[in-house]
Amino acid sequence: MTSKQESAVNKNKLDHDFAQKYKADFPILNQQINGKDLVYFDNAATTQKPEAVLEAVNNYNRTINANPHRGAHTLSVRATEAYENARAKVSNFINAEKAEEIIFTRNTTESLNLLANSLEAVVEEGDEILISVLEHHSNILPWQQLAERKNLNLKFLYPDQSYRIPLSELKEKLTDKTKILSISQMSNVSGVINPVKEMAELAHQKDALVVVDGAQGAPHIKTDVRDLNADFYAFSGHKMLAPMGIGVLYGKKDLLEELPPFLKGGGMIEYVKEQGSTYAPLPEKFEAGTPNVEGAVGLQAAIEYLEEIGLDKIKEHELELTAYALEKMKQLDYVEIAGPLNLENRGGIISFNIKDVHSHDLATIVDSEGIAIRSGHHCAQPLMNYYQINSTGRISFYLYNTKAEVDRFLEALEKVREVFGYGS
Ligand code: C6P
Repeated sequence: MTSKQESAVNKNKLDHDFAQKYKADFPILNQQINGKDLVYFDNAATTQKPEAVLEAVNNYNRTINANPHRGAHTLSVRATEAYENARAKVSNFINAEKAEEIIFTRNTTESLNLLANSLEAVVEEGDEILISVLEHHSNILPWQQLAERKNLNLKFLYPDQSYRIPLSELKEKLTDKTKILSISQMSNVSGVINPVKEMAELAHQKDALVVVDGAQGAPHIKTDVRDLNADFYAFSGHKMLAPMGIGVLYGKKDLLEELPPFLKGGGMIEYVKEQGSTYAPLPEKFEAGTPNVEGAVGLQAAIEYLEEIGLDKIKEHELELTAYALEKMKQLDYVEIAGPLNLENRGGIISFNIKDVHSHDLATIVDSEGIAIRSGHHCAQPLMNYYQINSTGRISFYLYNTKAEVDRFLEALEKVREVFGYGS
């Protein structure tokens, strides 16, 4: 064996060992779907939970469950501690300056809606909001609505043919009227990672507020909100091994203090009189109603699990899988990839089409082989319109996926062709 062949074998072994080691922690992955070992390639939609997360949530419910911040009894005090420990963990995970800069929400969607509602207080008619055509609907609709309510101009950034938004595009679109730039850290369709730090710097030169949709970023990219200098950063627990129903809105303390709350009710007040009320300090001001403590506990356990492995290592593994899959898919003349073909500023998401096959048919046939992929418009219709594609199939990787699974997927693509009578 030549040394090149040897190092290729070692790399394959590393990939196999890495994923196999962690896959064993995820009970759901150890099952057959349609008579075949499950391959889970829908991680951009939601991820699976390791034993450590299942156990933490179970343990919380078995031994602590109570309403936090509302009781003097021991369980309530313990629930408060569990909830606030989780907040501290999240704060540390994204390197926020203070734990009260972390607002727990249900998900990225709620975080962005909260923000778009509260920011109503700082915009005026004629101001501009800048987003990109690549955004998920959750980072479009709240701004559309704000623009309608306050007579603002909603402007769009457009990518080039490589699916990337050039900084020159941002420079051109920013004006003295731009009040908000809201941009995703990583596209859920093309897998492109935006240069959010550079974008934030340019937007701040115009005194605009910078909102980063980290739904696809936080789970895969080591994120430091202070280094990014994002004013606000939103993400979802369920895309990073935690339960559904727990999300985060980070905001710089002075900005959050200035903004009015979105939801009102129990848990967020200082004094309530018959006419008029005052609000609790951060973070409670933005957390009306009984919170999702078990979700927060699960998120803490998920972060601990990810940190133990290291996000950098996970990203490296995902990129290795992406390079492998892209290389093979590029060789198939019936596959059209909707995203960059190289690894530059890219994560482990590949959207694609099989010529003359609708993505839902594709996903159904692949599912019959035990492989879960997503299909459709991925809640990014403006992107689909811009590139004039109807829908795509999408595979998205996480730490537990392997090259052997990519091979199974490639074989399944052949089957799709056969079912439609195109042959190989
Ligand atoms: N994208 C996907 O399959 P929620 O649903 O609130 O947890 O996340 C919304 C969201 C916001 N921004 C981006 C970039 C996203 O990818 C998502 C969720 C999933 O692509 C579900 S549509």
